[in-house]
Amino acid sequence: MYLRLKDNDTIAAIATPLGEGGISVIRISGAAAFDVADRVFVGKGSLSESPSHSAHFGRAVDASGKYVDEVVAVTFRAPNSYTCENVVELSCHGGYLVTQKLLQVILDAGARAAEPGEFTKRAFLNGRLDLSQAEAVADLIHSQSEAAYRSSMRQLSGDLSREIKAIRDELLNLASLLELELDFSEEDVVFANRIALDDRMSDAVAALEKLLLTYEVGRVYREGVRVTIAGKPNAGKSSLLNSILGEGRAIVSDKPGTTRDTITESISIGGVLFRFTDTAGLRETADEIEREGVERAEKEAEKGDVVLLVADYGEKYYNGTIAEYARLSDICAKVGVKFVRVWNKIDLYPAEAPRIAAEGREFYVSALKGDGIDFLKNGLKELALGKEVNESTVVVTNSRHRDALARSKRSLGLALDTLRSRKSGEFVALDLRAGLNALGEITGEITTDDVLNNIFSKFCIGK
Ligand SMILES: Nc1nc2c(ncn2[C@@H]2O[C@H](COP(=O)(O)OP(=O)(O)OP(=O)(O)O)[C@@H](O)[C@H]2O)c(=O)[nH]1
Ligand SMILES: [Mg+2]
Repeated sequence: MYLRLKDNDTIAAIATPLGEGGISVIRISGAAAFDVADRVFVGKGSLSESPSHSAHFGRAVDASGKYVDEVVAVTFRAPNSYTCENVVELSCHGGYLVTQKLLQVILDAGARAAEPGEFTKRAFLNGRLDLSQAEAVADLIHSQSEAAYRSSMRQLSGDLSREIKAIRDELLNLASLLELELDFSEEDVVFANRIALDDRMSDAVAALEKLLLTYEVGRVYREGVRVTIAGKPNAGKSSLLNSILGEGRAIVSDKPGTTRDTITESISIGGVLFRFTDTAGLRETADEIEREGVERAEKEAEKGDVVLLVADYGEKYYNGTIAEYARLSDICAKVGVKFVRVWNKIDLYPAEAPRIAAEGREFYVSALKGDGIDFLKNGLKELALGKEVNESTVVVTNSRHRDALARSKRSLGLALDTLRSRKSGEFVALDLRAGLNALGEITGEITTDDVLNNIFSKFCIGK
């Protein structure tokens, strides 16, 4: 259970990015927000006597009455505000100095400088958001891809919370049934049918499993996908990068060894951020080239999520090179990096058409002509997300949630074992409760101050 270490301070912070802009907003929250604002704000009337959700033009002044800036004050009365407390937002001219000065005046008038995430923390403590929703606020702010944006919006609107709650409610019912039996243990009654219990607990485990499986997708949404483009000199790696990006980013030439340093470029494919790294070309003699190429690709491979091995389509029918690539493929398999072959330059082999083969692990393209590049992009997206994920899938994006789900699933597994070994319901209930508690951590029904501080310290000040 968390300690409600809630203070009664009225807090203030600049809520907009520091720097020059049209306006800046300073947010004041707490029981005394209106009093503090009134000490600073000079307008037609006092803010304390104004209704909630009203805007007022006026001047901000310091304690000695000196004019600081023109401002607009917007009022929100508890509980109808972001924090559920009294809130006043002052918009001033968006300059670095003027904003700092106004904040100082507000602090002098009795507010305390807010800590990172403190507004959102209060929203959580006051029950306006659950913990997973509060975390979604931070994720939303940090989203850099369309998909990350969408999944954090979904989490913010409570989709994940609802799924968790449904599982929790079911487990609570089961735990209560078992615990009811204990109360009547003298009479030796059985309320909970063991077969039905087994079924319902198994269903809960399956639901948790399904959520856990979405974590990989969640990570892809949040962090994007790192793709290493590897292959022999002149295979067309840089050409492929350019073709995927739709621009001439990397230098291409018919001289082997054109790319010297690795180049990384990002592009969004279907809302997912992909980071492609084009690796350097390699040196002379055939053996050395092969050895170095493989070694280099191996090193890069371990850093990424996907390796695109680019090769001239003609190689498919030439000598020993394929075995060398098999080695790279084995290494990828060992470190969990997805391995994809791209047969390039199919325009030189008129019989070949752009296509996807081997369950999306082999592509036939012409980087030069752009043939098959859309297949490749789409295939990469499917490889990263899985085919069954769509817009409405609830996705677990947060490692804290993943850990709690995994612990919950483990406890339920134990509960099932205990149930099946026909031990007393008491022991089953114990494990069920542990599973329930783990789920409660996700939404914040059960949490510690350390966890809370850790979560909110990652927010920016003013949020
Ligand atoms: N016909 C044809 N030529 C291609 C294709 N892709 C690349 N090339 C040509 O192959 C040559 C090498 O292309 P690059 O993209 O520089 O190859 P690379 O793998 O980056 O080479 P290094 O950086 O030297 O390792 C250039 O002359 C390209 O125009 C293709 O699909 N078809
Ligand atoms: Mg190159």
